[in-house]
Amino acid sequence: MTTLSLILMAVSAASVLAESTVHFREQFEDSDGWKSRWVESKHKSDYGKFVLSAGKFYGDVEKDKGLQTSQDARFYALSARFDDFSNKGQPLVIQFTVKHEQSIDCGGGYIKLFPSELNQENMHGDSVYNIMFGPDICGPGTKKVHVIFNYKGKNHLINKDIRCKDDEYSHLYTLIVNPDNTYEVKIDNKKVESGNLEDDWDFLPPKKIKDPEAKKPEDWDDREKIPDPDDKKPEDWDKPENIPDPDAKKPDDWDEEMDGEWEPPMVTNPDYKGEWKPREIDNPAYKGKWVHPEIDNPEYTADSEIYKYSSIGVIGLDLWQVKSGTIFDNFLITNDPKLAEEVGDDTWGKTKDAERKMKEAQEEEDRKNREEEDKRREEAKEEDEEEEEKEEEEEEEEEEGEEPEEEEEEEEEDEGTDSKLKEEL
Ligand SMILES: [Ca+2]
Repeated sequence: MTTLSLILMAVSAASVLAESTVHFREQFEDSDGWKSRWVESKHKSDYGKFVLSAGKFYGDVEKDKGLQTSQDARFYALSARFDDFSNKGQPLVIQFTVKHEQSIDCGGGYIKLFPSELNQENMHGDSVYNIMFGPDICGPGTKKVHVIFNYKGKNHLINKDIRCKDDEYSHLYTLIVNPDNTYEVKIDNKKVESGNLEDDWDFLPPKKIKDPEAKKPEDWDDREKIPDPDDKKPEDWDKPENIPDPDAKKPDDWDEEMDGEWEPPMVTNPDYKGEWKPREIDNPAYKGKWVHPEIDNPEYTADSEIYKYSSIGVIGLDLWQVKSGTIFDNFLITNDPKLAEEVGDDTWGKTKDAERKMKEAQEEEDRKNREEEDKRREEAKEEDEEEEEKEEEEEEEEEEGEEPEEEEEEEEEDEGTDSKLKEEL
């Protein structure tokens, strides 16, 4: 390799690095340090508390610490500020991990990106945001990844259905918005959806509309088939639907004076052919289906900067949870999709397998404990029975430890985050 090519490589590597900007990164690795960076809203007095925790199972007890929702049936409203920037002419990448280790029934797992003018101490559900992104679960009916953009003052939901993860492990969610108005959503560093903003959201009115001036001509014949005018009903067609049963016989003991005149029961006539209809033939006057002509929509104006926000300065967790326990971690906002992928692999990617192992080990342990407990109970029961036999008591009192009835819970909470979201929109 020549010296020149080495220099060129170094220059190009440096220029790539120079273009890469990390606007925000938070991995919660300095114990209580996050408390100085994250601000709890005072809009309501009873917001749920976030605590720093790696949860019940994890891949790395230190690295997997993140913000965990700690109180059931609460709203949460916490946010962090970073240097104000615009994503004009740059990709925008938002990435974080979510772990619903409580096996969530209903609750938000998404973030909101706000303009820097947001007053963090007053952040609430109606605070104007730029982008809302992440999983939302409520009952079996709602398990989706929200991608909502504020465009010209109005929030727009994605037209596609992106399913989120609903297990109890950590998952990495990534949104990439490009300056060519394309986007990509990744879960666990794998693309799950992509496309362009104009197609997948209703930001703009349709490009074409039906010409209001155009009308289907009155003599337009769009009947593909017509009844054959030459087809005639056969003369022997009409037969009664029901006829007296020809096989029926008057019972021997029929008394006409007592029972009245005997009549055979009616049965379905095998010769009955139903209503006659002429056969259908191709309509010689058929002109094809009339297509309403379209014109350019006068309301439509192209926008090459749908993706663009002039101010981005706060990331917030503004959500509702019925059953708490969700852990948020590894927040990253950058202009570099490649860097985000690497950071994802380096954080979530490094601890996910160990996390799974620990949970599986715990489940195995629980299973064993349950088995031993059952065995102990069984043995105790047998001993009791032997004693009873010895004492020759005839009473059969077998009290099997009754499992407490599990109540169906939180059915009524189905409103959850989604209806709250709808109110917002
Ligand atoms: Ca962490």
